[in-house]
Amino acid sequence: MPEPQRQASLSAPRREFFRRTAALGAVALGAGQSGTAVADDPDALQVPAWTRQPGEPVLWRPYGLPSEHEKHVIRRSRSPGVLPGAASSMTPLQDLFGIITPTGLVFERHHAGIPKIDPAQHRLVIHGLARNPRIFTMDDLVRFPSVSRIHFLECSGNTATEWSRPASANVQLSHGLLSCCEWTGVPLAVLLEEAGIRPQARWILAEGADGAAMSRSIPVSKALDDALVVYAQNGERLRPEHGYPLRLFLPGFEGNMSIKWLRRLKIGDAPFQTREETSKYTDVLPDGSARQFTFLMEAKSVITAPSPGQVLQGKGFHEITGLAWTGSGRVRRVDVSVDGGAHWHEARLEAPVLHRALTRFRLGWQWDGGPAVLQSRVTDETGFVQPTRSQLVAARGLNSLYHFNAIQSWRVSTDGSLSNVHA
Ligand SMILES: Nc1nc2c(c(=O)[nH]1)N[C@H]1C(S)=C(S)[C@@H](COP(=O)(O)O)O[C@H]1N2
Ligand SMILES: [Mo]
Repeated sequence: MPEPQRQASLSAPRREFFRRTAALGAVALGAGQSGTAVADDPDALQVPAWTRQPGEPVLWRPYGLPSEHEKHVIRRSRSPGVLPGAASSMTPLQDLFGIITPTGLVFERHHAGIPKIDPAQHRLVIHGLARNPRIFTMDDLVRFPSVSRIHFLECSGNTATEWSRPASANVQLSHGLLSCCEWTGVPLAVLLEEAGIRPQARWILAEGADGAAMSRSIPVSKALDDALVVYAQNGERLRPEHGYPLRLFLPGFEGNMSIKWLRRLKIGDAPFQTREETSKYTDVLPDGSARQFTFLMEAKSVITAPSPGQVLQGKGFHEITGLAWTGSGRVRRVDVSVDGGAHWHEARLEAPVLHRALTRFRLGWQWDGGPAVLQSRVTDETGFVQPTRSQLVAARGLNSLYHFNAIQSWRVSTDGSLSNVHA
């Protein structure tokens, strides 16, 4: 579709559209147009009460917490869940900035609750097709050369509510099974070398120490590539809900495979066909057959602000911002539409744009007060373009639950409110 700017003669609706979107990409309001003139509010220069006395002492809270005015920024669940131990909580993407998810807001997904593990008693066993089957304590593991890397983690069930209707009320409930942290641990390749992996090894069973004994088969190629055995997250030891004291982390693969509370790695020559890769975590296609081992989280993006639940405070300048990511590597570009996908405008990608990490995008927009439908569309470095919902449904049908990565649409109404729609 040609850009409206490039058209020689503009039809009346085209001209109207051009008037409405010409200001996309604008960086701000004109000088002196936002806030209040100082002359109109002289009281603002008075010294406030909290400046007239000392504040709370140092070590008031030995472990810091957000301001009491930010209490609404919390993890939430779609429904309370019949079995609270087999449930998930979701990241409040609409209230976050940058690309790093604060640890206390990282979504949780547990199949049998959070085990209470004594790190002194925890062991990681590596056995099977190994010349030197090994048992490691936490102290043993932390002695190995380690790396710290920033990666996203997405549950393949993320956005599963959106297949047939726009069912989630906001971006936390539609896209909140998503986080991005700095992970520190030992490359799995280093541990496999220590255990003496045999040449016929093709798959590795990873098993958790939780009540679900969560188990998945990991291809050896991934294990030797960028898999990590992780003990720290965002600079501190893992939190209990994210796998304390040890988890597997597979960058760009579906979250389920990053086994938390990791206790065992068994090296084999074939996949182990665990419950989680047979009855669950497969994708039923239109013909009734099931795709198995769909590990990669393909390119996806979403606008986090403005998004449903937020209300645009008047027409004029608004920055559209969101997150884009791809299990295939780096994000190459993000385009934003304000008219439901009729026209696209390239957004600014904020550095750093990291491998298999969330990438923040931004685009200035002058809202004229009329109805609009906001969308974002990512292209990754392999050239993969995020599909529309109809393209995805045409390829996958409506039997699938996992791996929904279609373009998301937020409708802006004239009162400034936003809602989840299928455009
Ligand atoms: N042992 C174990 N590992 C597990 C799970 C689990 O229930 N038990 N849940 C998996 C799923 S489905 C996801 S999406 C991620 C979630 O990781 P998080 O809770 O740290 O966000 O952990 C995975 N690893
Ligand atoms: Mo998951």
